[in-house]
Amino acid sequence: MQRALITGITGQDGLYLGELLLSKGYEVYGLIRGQNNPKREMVEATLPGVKLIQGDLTDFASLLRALEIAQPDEVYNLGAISFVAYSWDNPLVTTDITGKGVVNLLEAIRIYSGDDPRKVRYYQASTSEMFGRVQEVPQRETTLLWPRSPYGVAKVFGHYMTINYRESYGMHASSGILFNHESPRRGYEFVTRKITNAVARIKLGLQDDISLGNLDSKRDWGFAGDYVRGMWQMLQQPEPDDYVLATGETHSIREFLDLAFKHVGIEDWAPYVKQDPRFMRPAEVDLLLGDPAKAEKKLGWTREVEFPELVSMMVDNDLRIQSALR
Ligand code: NAP
Ligand code: G4F
Repeated sequence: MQRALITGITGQDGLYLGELLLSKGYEVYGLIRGQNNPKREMVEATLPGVKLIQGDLTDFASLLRALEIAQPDEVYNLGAISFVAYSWDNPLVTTDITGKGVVNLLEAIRIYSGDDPRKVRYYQASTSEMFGRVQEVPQRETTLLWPRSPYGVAKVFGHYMTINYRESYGMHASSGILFNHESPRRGYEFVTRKITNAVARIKLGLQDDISLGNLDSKRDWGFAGDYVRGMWQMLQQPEPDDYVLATGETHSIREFLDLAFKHVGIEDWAPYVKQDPRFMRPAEVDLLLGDPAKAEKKLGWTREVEFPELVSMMVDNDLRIQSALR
């Protein structure tokens, strides 16, 4: 039986990846932080049989201990401060967790692996945010990185550290450069979920309007369930490498609003949407558009959910949740 350790198991991707690995017969271990993490019960209910281990990416000793308990064949490092806006207010903790946490984990794996650098296969959750002020359209594995936020900078550090451990020690360490991926499990702080939740509440008469920041930025949005499959596929390759996962389509926040409001029968969303400078960013990533050709060719990665279906799925889920709360 294959064994996997997932950091960030309480997050959107951790839950989908946990489900995928359990369905493949893996023994799944998850790192969970904090002395009484409120998401523990939800994780145990969503992932029956998962084994949770206390630990924190900033605590090297806890990572070594987690490896000794889990004895994993594969480690997926999904844990991070992942909200870009938060990273400007909290750059040091973002650096410690999202950046330095990567080298803590890689170093723990290197020590745990002894004289066999390929004992554990490692996945790093890199991101399209690393492209920032994009130097090429579409962005691919070879595009120059130009991060625009403390989060992006911390992820670039983790990305290069992963490549460095691969090249220096011969570790099976791969990075997935994933473009935005969303789902009904997306955190409410991210723009897609903030919109679908508000649209549901407006439709049900529970809320009058929604305040947003920049409506003109464009993102390459896919479905998280499709992307975790790609993570797993990367670690099944004989050789480690870096891969972009993206849809190859880009849409503005305005287009997301169009589809979300249309889904509940509202054609003109202008009366419901306010712009609030509080949600504008000090430096914006204006356009993300990925080229997934390498992943499609080498991994055979495919995606099943298209953009309109993703938006409808998220709005329907929030309609269900908000109706039940009424
Ligand atoms: P998410 O929902 O925000 O989950 C983040 C996870 O990190 C949570 O489980 C969180 O645990 C954990 N975490 C935070 N601080 C930690 C620490 N000090 N030690 C250990 N774990 C910690 O993020 P996601 O959307 O699933 O994304 C997964 C990963 O992919 C992240 O690294 C993100 O940066 C990256 N990524 C995401 C996207 C995307 O579009 N979703 C795209 C590219 C890359 P708590 O619940 O305890 O806070
Ligand atoms: O949903 P967002 O917060 O996602 P962002 O910044 O693109 O980051 C997400 O995707 C990255 C991959 O590219 C991940 F690495 C990262 O962890 C995270 O999952 O914002 C998307 C866009 C931005 O341009 C933002 O300025 O939406 C714009 N926006 C406009 N109004 C807003 C709002 N974003 C948020 N969160 N809230 C608003 O009110």
